[in-house]
Amino acid sequence: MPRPTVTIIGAGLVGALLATLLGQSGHRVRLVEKRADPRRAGFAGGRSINLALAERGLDALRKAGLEAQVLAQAVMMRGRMVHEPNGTTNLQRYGLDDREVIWSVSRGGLNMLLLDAAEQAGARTHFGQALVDADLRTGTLQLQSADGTCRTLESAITIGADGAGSALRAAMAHESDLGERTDMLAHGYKELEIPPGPTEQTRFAIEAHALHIWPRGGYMCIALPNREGSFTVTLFMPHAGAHPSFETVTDATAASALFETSFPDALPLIVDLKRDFQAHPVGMLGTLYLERWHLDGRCLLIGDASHAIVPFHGQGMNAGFEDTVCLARLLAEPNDTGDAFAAFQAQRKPNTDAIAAMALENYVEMRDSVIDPHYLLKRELGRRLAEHAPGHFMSRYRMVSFTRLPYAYARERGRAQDTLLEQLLGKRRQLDGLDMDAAARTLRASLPPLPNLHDECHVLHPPPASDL
Ligand code: FAD
Ligand code: E0Q
Repeated sequence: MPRPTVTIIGAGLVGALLATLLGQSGHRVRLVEKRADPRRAGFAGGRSINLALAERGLDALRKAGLEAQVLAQAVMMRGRMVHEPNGTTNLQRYGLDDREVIWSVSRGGLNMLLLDAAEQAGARTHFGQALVDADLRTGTLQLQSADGTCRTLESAITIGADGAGSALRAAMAHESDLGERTDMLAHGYKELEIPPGPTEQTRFAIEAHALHIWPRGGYMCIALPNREGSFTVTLFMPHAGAHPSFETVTDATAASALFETSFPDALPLIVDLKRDFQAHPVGMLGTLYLERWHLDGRCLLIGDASHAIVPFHGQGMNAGFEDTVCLARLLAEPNDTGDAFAAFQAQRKPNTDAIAAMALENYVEMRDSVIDPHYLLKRELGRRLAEHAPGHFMSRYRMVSFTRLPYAYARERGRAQDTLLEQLLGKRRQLDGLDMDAAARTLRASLPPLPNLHDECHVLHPPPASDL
């Protein structure tokens, strides 16, 4: 008996990659997307137009045979370039060396590449068709096209990859309580652009191979490079309240004034600041927590539809891509679909809860801590321990971005390591005179070794020399 067709709602990043992986393992796949085909219509991505891709996302693309193609469109980012209020810049490396880097990719470019791959893997795509309602008991989906025409579609297995505002989730919630809660962040964002410079030498107005960040306490700016030499700048600040907020900075003139006082080095680079500020909406950010991700074996939510998070760790897409690998593996087994969906939720939920928490924690770190002397001292001690005892210390950032260790493990281990770093540092203001051998002994005595990354979780490079 042929396996039933899987219908995926949403051909965004996660839906298109899932369609590719399922198609490649022999499933019949139908991909339904509200928007027009971006390969024909020109991409109209409403949100950040580039994203940071790290090991988890890269691994999923590798499994679909797409890693090289994606990296060919990406810009390497070695670390975060911190711009202090006085104009000083400082590169904080993400990893130990250039084998541990993240990548800036165009959302539109990546989406189009994934749509080609999904179709090549046999998925049937249907653009301009929005899911508007569903009777999931009978497996009847209601779709509506842009001109208002409605049609129904029979679907035994439906997967919602339709993003944070998922229509499939709403339809599922009609049938039973999904235990849904959204925590909106009090901060929103606005996207601006640094255009490419005029000559080959000045194509990138600021360092190309970094994620730029202007931390300012209660608010901040970041910029990610694009291959053409432009940067997508994102301003994050509170929706309301004391200056600066989107309540006090409401028009282009006020935006210019804010950049004049708070981001003076960025102001001359954002050539069309006023136009960008006026033209782009204020984006909303929040965390979605959902207790139930599926109804039996009939429907399941994946990616942002089940676990949207705030963007401050650059892991939303990466987590969604990791979901697709997990689900494709479970569906490849000759199991009951309901059991596979239950196993998917059981494996992924503790980990998506952990990255949701770490992403929120990273906002505070980005806004405030990255220029705090105690934070910088702790970071440096961590770096030395990672060199001295690589089998026992790996920063939480590296576990999240450069390994596939479960997010929940990274959070737990990160907490234990942080306690240890605090203990080793005490009230010190510098590392001079700190006995690294003694510190490494304390570390080994108080924490078990890290898992052997080369068995299961594959890091990007060969094993470090043993620290024993
Ligand atoms: P989406 O990308 O939202 O795709 C959903 C798709 O479903 C869309 O194509 C949509 O048109 C379609 N759809 C919606 N409703 C319907 C319907 N009713 N019927 C049919 N189709 C429908 N993540 C990272 O990993 N790194 C980053 O650096 C990063 N930066 C970010 C910066 C910002 C400002 C934001 C907001 C997010 C960022 N993210 C980042 C998170 C990332 O954007 C998301 O996690 C990712 O896009 C989720 O993919 P998705 O396919 O689940 O959902
Ligand atoms: C990354 C890469 C939107 C966004 C995306 C990101 C990151 C940040 C700050 C932001 C976290 C970091 N980070 O630099 O620690 O690593 O993706 Cl705001």
